Amino acid sequence: TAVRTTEGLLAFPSTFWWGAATAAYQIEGSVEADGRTPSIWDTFSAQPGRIDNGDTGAHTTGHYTRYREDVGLMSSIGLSAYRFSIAWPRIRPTGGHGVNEAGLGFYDRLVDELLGAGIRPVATLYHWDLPQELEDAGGWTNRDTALRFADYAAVVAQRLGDRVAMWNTLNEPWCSAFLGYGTGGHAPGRRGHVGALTATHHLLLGHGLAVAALRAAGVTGQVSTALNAGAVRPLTDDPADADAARRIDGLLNRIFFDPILRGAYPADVLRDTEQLTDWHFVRPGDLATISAPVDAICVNYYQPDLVSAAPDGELDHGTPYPTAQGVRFHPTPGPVTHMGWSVDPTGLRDLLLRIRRDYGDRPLYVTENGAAYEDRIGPDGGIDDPERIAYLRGHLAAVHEAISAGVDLRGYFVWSLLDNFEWAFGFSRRFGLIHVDYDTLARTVKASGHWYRAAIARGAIEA
Ligand code: GBH
Repeated sequence: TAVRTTEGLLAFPSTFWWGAATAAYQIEGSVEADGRTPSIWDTFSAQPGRIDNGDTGAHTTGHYTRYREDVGLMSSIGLSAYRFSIAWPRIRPTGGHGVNEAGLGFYDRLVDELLGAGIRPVATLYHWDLPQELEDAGGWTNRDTALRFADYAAVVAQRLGDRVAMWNTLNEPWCSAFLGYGTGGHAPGRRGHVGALTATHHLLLGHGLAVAALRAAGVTGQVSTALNAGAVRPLTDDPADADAARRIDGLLNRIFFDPILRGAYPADVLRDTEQLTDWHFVRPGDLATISAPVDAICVNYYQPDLVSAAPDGELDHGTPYPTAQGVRFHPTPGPVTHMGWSVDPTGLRDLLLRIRRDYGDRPLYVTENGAAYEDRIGPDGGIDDPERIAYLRGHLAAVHEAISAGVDLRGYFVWSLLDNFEWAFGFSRRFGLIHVDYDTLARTVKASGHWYRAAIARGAIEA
């Protein structure tokens, strides 16, 4: 269990997974190697104005050719688990048909390298890199994409199912749907509230079908999915602010948790969105598919949301939230990261307690948590990133608090192992425990990486 020791340390269970996470398009590079075909992020990054400084993931950290060195670094930090994603366009070059052996081979070698180093492989099947060919046929607004996703899941499960410790079907379907098809800030860059809701349902359907495919293949690891869940808080106790928080919570959290864990969409979300759509894309049987039992729930947490009801008539045309007209987002008082995101570990604690309260006592993992800061290389070649250490320590203390309160929280993954391609922000934001020099591709473990190594070694953090 989680205890506070007499030395003033917060000790974690000995079985705790101390992890770090990455995603294929953000670290691999080698986008044309071994038969990989374009994904929506290759296409999107090539469009002027989409990504800061015109950056793309074409080369990024070069992990595809340097994975052995990177596993060596993980091992020097002492990680007990590593979460990576598999690039769909490396496996199924044509989206649905045909298996690309060379692409599968890369992940096969990576998994063996991890196991050889005593690190549990945690594989995400979809971290946003949809094959462009499937987008050309409608992407996640086309129901067929969910079926293709299950075919792809089956192929990967066949090959890696005996060695992966945990599977995440999707990473943050909220982002795929509401940023990819809603605001257009992420690939494929399409806009519209109905498209975002349609994509949400097809992503959930893809999740459910993929769970069935993984089970049918007899995978030995846990089956789960990773949601960018959050604590949504009203600015005041005014009922109008509470209603604003309810609407955002519905579209951020419950629209995913409820179908997966309860087999139904939240009634208030359906009601709130009825002016936009009658949800005709939900077919009989879909919710039974989507609610196939999972072994754990994984959450990615960065900051809480603080919202209020805006004065009448104030419209936010850029909002990802279809029913958020009249909702205003506020920064939480206090420090922010280089992303401008609030540093508030109480949001993580509250989220974990809330999941148990509303969805029952089940195994949970924090599959992403971390912060961007403007790291500078010091005169001795070292990188001091005290803010990142404070962020990680504070959030691990929140995790400890949740475990102490009885939450069955089994592991924590820092976002990210390496500095990498931060989506629309390109290389202008650094989240790594390990610094990457994008000219030489040299890796340097930051002070935070050394701090994490010490925490893992003693299984505890400072109180
Ligand atoms: C995660 O997403 C990703 O999984 C990872 O790939 C990424 O590198 C990492 O975090 C750091 O960004 O309402 O339009 O202002 C980030 C989760 C959820 C953060 C939505 C920004 C607000 C978007 N994101 N959130 S918006």
